[in-house]
Amino acid sequence: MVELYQMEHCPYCAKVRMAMEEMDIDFIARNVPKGSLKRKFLVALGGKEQVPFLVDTDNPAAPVTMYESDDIISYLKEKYAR
Ligand SMILES: N[C@@H](CCC(=O)N[C@@H](CS)C(=O)NCC(=O)O)C(=O)O
Repeated sequence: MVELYQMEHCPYCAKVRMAMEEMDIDFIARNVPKGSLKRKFLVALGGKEQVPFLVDTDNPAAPVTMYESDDIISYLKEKYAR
């Protein structure tokens, strides 16, 4: 499953969401508003407060995590685009 740590108003997150819609990829949106406890979880997972942040648990033994919208879209295209 693809999880996207994101904020609705973030243009980089919107770019990733639109790309996933175009690629017909289902995903879970993890909203991480500034100041929320979930932000701390994001930092624990990835090391930074930055969004978008992707977690792909398709292979649960080796989850893929990634910042940077362009890198995320390239990864998703390579792995999931049909
Ligand atoms: N180069 C990054 C930029 C991402 C970015 O600047 N995200 C902003 C939100 S739009 C952010 O996370 N800022 C830090 C914060 O909100 O704490 C990308 O393309 O993903």
